[in-house]
Amino acid sequence: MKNTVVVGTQWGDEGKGRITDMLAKSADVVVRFSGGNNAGHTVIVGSERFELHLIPSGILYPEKKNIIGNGVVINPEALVKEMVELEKRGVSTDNLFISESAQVIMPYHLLLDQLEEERKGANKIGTTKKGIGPAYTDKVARRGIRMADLLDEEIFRQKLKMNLEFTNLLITRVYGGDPMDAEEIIKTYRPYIEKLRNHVTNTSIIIDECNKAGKSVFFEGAQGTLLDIDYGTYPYVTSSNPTAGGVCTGAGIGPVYIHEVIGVAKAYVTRVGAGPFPTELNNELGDILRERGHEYGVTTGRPRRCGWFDGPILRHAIRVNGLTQIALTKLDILSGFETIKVCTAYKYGDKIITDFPMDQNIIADVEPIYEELPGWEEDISDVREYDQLPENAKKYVEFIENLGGVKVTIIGLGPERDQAIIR
Ligand code: 2SA
Ligand code: GDP
Ligand code: MG
Repeated sequence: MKNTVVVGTQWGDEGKGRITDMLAKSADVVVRFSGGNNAGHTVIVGSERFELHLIPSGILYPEKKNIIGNGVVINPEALVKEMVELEKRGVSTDNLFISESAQVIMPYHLLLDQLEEERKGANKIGTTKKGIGPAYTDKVARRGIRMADLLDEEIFRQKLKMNLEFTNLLITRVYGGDPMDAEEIIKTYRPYIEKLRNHVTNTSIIIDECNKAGKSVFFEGAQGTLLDIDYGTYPYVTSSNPTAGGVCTGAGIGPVYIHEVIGVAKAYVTRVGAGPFPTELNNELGDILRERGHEYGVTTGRPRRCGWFDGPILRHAIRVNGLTQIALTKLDILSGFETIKVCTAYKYGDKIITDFPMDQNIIADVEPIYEELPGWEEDISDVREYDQLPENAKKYVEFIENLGGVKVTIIGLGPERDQAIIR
């Protein structure tokens, strides 16, 4: 029995949903531990395409338990919508369990997200505007509302009114917006609460019981290492810990229960939203990667910025997550390039830096040092054995392994369940 964590090693959208779907086959429970419906995880099963935001990618296997842990922030409207859409497509949500301690995203969080981005103007983060940052702010400020609070309308009303005493001052006095009304919010949320009520429970106990019964638990990361509030490109980050450390606090388990940590790395790098991106290609090559890789946001449809693979980022992700394996996705997208560049280190003034710097003033000014590797012409999307990959594709994979000394155990060669090599 092995409990496994999957995390993104870059700025999100590495293909975590797809890798989770592949690996969830051998797990009994799939758990989301951070983020909210800012995430967009695409899973393709046969001719069907699923875009999941809050619900773990394990929901597509009817017999598995799926858990939304306490580290997640939940927009009840978005969650109900996602459940209903899945149910309409014949996917049961009976096995969905929601932590009673998870924080709730309120309509004022969405408003504040938008108002704060407008206030920042040119310095905006480029958030998904789903209210994620303001919801985590309320959690840490100890005025948040948890899923359990929704279940008793009087408690919900009391907590909401207390919160609004502060939040309405913020909305009206700081941002010049219109105040929100508690009764309106309760009325809007009432039907969502009824739909979710029976799913809300102590999910840490479910995970513990599964551990004791020798079952395997799979933790599905959202966003990515460089969007982590502590280890990302702060302040251009999300407001949670999507790194492996977030699993313990976001799911309610101890670190000894984690046996494998798989880092999902795209064969090139993408980013949505603002912030530094050392290997970004602001040219035709970047456009080619975006079009071939269909690099558009799953949640917002925003075009993703694209660039070459970045070694210092991989080494950073290996260290802060304790990666034991790498899943390299979208290698198929690199077919047809005459040469492919990989950044091995950065130049900063007259210094060479091999570790990703945490000082934002440095990141903004580094210059990537590239190794140029020979490309391959062949379409590799139907290859299923490592030995059958073109020599140069194998060299590319091995070059990435050597950057940080962690083995690439899975290679993605297309978006579908079986389009991969497992080594
Ligand atoms: P937020 O909304 O407060 O979490 O935004 C803060 C930063 O985090 C980035 N972020 C993401 N980056 C990549 N993918 C994400 N999910 C969607 C997807 C994004 C989309 O899977 O495609 O549809 O646009 C995601 N969620 C948050 C965000 O861009 C900010 O830089
Ligand atoms: P996530 O947020 O990390 O789950 O990733 P997204 O779903 O936002 O973006 C990844 C995109 O790449 C999705 O459209 C996937 O279907 C697709 N994808 C995943 N793995 C591969 C792969 O190996 N090859 C190709 N061509 N597409 C892939
Ligand atoms: Mg995504």
